[in-house]
Amino acid sequence: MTDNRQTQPPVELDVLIVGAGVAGIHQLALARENGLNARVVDEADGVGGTWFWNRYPGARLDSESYSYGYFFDEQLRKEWSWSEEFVGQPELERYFNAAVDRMGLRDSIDLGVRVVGADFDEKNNYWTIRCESGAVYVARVLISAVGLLSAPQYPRVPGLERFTGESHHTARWPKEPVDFHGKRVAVIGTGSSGVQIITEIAPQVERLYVLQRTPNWCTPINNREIDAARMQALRDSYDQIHQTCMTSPQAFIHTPRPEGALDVTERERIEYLQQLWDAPGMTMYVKNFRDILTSQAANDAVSDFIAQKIKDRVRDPAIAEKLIPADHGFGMKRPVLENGYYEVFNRPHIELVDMGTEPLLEVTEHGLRTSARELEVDVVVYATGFDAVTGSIVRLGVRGTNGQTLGDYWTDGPQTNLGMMVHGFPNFFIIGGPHGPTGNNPRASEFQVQWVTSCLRHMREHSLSRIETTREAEREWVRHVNGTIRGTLTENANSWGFGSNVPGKPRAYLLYGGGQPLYRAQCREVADRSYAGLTLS
Ligand code: NA7
Repeated sequence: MTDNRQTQPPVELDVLIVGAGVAGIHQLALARENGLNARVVDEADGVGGTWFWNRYPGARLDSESYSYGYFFDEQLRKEWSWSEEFVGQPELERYFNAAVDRMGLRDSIDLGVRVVGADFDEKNNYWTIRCESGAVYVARVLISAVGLLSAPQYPRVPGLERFTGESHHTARWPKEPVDFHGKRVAVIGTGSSGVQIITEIAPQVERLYVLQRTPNWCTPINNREIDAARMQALRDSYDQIHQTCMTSPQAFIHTPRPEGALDVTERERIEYLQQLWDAPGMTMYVKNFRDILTSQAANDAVSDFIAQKIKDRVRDPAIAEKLIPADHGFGMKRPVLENGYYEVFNRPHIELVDMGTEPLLEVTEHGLRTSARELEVDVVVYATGFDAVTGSIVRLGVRGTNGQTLGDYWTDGPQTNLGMMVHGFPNFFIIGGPHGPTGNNPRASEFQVQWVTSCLRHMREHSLSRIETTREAEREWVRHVNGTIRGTLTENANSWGFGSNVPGKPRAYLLYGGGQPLYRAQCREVADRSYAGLTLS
């Protein structure tokens, strides 16, 4: 028998980009615009990345829609109308498809192609990338744009395969709608995905068990429709919106209040917090007093305010208490936006299962066995998050000089320079990976895409075929990254930003706490100093 997979000739490229999400599409557009022979591969059979996979009921943006799109494409700005302040998954998937078609990129995207390994040829300075289908790509430069939250994580309890009902991870949701009407359902996990799906399906189900390991701070999304007049006004202000995003620490359209929470009277503070509570989106998080993540007293004031709101909304005081986070103050993890989540627990057919006192032991044929009982259900929803930030990149099987894998090199936590390059992995760039900025993520990746593209242009103009960060520059960057959260309240939080949600993952800071403007300044400085800290040859 012959193996057809061996017979396909390698596809030769300047640049191979992995991931057809927000960042990968942008990177492809810019690489092509700069005359590079570039392609994108993606394991999914559609474009959109996060917005392809996370098609569960209630999946929705937590950045303002009009601050999230591609600002660089004039035509798209003119043509596209957002229907809501915070649109749902279907509209986002349509947007990214429209973007790909408008920019004429579809022919350069290979879908349903999963990368299983990539090896660097040190003699000739190129990558050979192998795919599950047998396809092989040979590229001078390999760019990972696989996303921070794209390697789904399941509970590590026995029996997942034993369950005879229907079960889905929120990030691997089927295209065929799942019918929840009259069903007994268990949702495991109460992060953004869990909160969204729980709120959406609560009115449909016969019985819903919400399995909560740790409660999160949730504030109202205050979503509303965008009518034609408002859309036009937004369109007319796109430059200004973009500018505001680029000056704010996490690239949302909100900037913090310059005073500390205790610099104002209690009355003023409460009035301001109430304003934030009533305002759309992440305002409570990013438009709050400047010191809520550096002063315990300031943080307590905000957390107490929200805790009281939860108590006001949940009838049973014992349940309200369980929904109030005790292990972290507001903002120490990215908060969740909700739309009626707390009221869900006033419905008689919804039960909060506190996994602190009643841990999940196994999945059975008919449901979930906790330490106290068996919960018989028809559907299990795993809203259990991701092996975040590093997981999806490590899974690419990238092997650099000396045959070392990224997984091996990052055993004790990621090492990067500027969050985009790794020593021992020449001609490999990461967009949206560890040690890079987050928040309103397309604004972060937009800058990285531009920076990488300028770097590739520089290489071409100087006939260079290899770029690699020095180990010293990498060490310096990791020191800088860790310094960005030292002394803040975030430093001690347990979240996916530290790898704490994955059993056995080493605790290391995976994000960037210095804010997007500082990050961009650091990257620009490296480029301006003739790519100081990088070896080009
Ligand atoms: P998150 O925010 O990582 O939330 C995952 C949730 O699942 C969270 O409540 C976890 O509890 C819980 N979890 C994880 N593993 C388990 C196990 N084994 N058992 C029980 N519960 C578990 O992912 P999301 O998809 O909700 O949101 C991702 C991002 O999307 C979010 O940050 C926003 O940026 C948008 P834990 O808190 O770890 O105790």
